[in-house]
Amino acid sequence: MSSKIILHHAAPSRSSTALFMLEEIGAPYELKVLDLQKEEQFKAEYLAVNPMGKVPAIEHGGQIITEAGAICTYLADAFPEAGLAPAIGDPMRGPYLRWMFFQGNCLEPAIIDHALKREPGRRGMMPYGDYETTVSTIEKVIEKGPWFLGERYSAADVYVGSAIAWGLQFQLLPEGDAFKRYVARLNERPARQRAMSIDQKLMAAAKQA
Ligand SMILES: N[C@@H](CCC(=O)N[C@@H](CS)C(=O)NCC(=O)O)C(=O)O
Repeated sequence: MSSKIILHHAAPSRSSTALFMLEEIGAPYELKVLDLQKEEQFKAEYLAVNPMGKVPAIEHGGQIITEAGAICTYLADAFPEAGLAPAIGDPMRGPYLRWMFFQGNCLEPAIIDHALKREPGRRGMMPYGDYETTVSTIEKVIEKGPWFLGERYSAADVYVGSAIAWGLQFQLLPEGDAFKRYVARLNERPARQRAMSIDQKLMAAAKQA
């Protein structure tokens, strides 16, 4: 698909994951930067893009896609030449989708509940069961690694890996060697370095404004 992608972005935020993904696929894109402190996400113009008033959102080929996980999944499928998603029919497609959903369904709610010291509900009621099991489940996978799909780097590393990096940075995940080594590997990706450098420039510019 050739039309330009627009990313509605705030630096740094969950939309940094979408920025990392865009850098991985290498397709042309334009950033529309929102200042969340100034509540630009609640202006009518942006609510028309995402009524949730949240970033990220992308526009591409007349479509609007919100939710970091959906954006990563969409871009990986729309730009197969980047090799970031096993195709339908590939035996790795199932495991790939498992991790693409695990982040939003299990890992993120587990991290947020834990960070906010919320009293966990009955295990059977919680979509992720409990924090410890959720964390150790991904820890075991990346310990074996090097990536979520073994030797195959994929959009699951962009998406779930960004959350792991964020979780470590803010001490919301245990500082185990497996997590540290995984994030070190992720930080070696040139696309991640480019995305982080774009965010740093945006943050510096925002400070001066
Ligand atoms: N479920 C969304 C969450 C997006 C989200 O919470 N974005 C935050 C930035 S990290 C945001 O836009 N916050 C602005 C606000 O809620 O006012 C996703 O995964 O993309």
